[in-house]
Amino acid sequence: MAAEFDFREYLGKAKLKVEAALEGSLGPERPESLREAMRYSLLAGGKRLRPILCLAAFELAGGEDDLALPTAVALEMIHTMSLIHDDLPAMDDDDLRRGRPTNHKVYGEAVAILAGDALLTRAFEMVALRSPGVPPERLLKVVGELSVVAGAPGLVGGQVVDLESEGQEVDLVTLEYIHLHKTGALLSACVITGAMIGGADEALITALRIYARGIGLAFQIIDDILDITASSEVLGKTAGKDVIADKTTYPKLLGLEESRKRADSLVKEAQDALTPWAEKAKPLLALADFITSRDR
Ligand code: GRG
Repeated sequence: MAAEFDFREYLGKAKLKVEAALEGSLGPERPESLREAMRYSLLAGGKRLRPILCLAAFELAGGEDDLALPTAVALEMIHTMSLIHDDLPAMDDDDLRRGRPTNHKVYGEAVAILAGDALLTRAFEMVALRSPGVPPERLLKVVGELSVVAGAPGLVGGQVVDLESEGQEVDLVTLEYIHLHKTGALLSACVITGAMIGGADEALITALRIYARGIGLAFQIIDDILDITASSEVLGKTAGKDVIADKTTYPKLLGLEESRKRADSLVKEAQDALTPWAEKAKPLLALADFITSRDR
């Protein structure tokens, strides 16, 4: 009989591995002020969901020996830089992130922008120059995937539509566009790059793209719900901002109950896509459930 899968244990171990790799990923940076600003946000905690998704997909594809760890770190770097830039006065203008003052509040706007830039470029360095043992053709694919999701076709494009939509009437199609680009694209890159490094075949990559779409949208729906229902203390970032900024969210369009139902059905769709991989997909199946059950 297969041993029971202990998700808490899995998450705890994966998080420790990721934290150690993040700690070792910076340096030598000069000047010291830049290094400090980069470390401040990268090592500020966070759920580390993106690198963990990458490692889980890598293992599902049959990968071994933590070969995807530098890419997992790269994904957290891109995520962290997007949070630093998102918090800037020119964007969401926030002063609390991961339970502490935002980067620009501590280091000033100029250094915060540059720390973000340095994390973004270091992400590509992690893949291209700091991924020993991975066949170069797989790394090239990973660089390609990351360059698309981080840029205009992904995070940047989604952020621009989001900013332009503030105070406007936004329909469900536009809302979904924003979420799929701002949040979904990077979550998708996590599983796709992990799987690429693990040597996944086309069938698995296709299934993972379906999985990622489901969890990406569900993740953002839950984010919208938590913005209304959770406190800043628990979230580690300012709660209630969507209402203040008059943002269109799933709860605003559908109501809280319907939004939750939608998140649940998206997670189910995501999980169904991995049915053929059953046992081996358990971490990704559990991570999908974690997305809807999380409280921060
Ligand atoms: C990538 C070049 C480049 C620019 C960034 C600012 C920007 C362009 C995009 C904004 C992207 C953004 C902040 C999306 C929101 C994603 C989101 C829901 C973040 C919260 O993620 P969690 O809950 O946070 O995983 P932790 O702190 O746990 O990691």
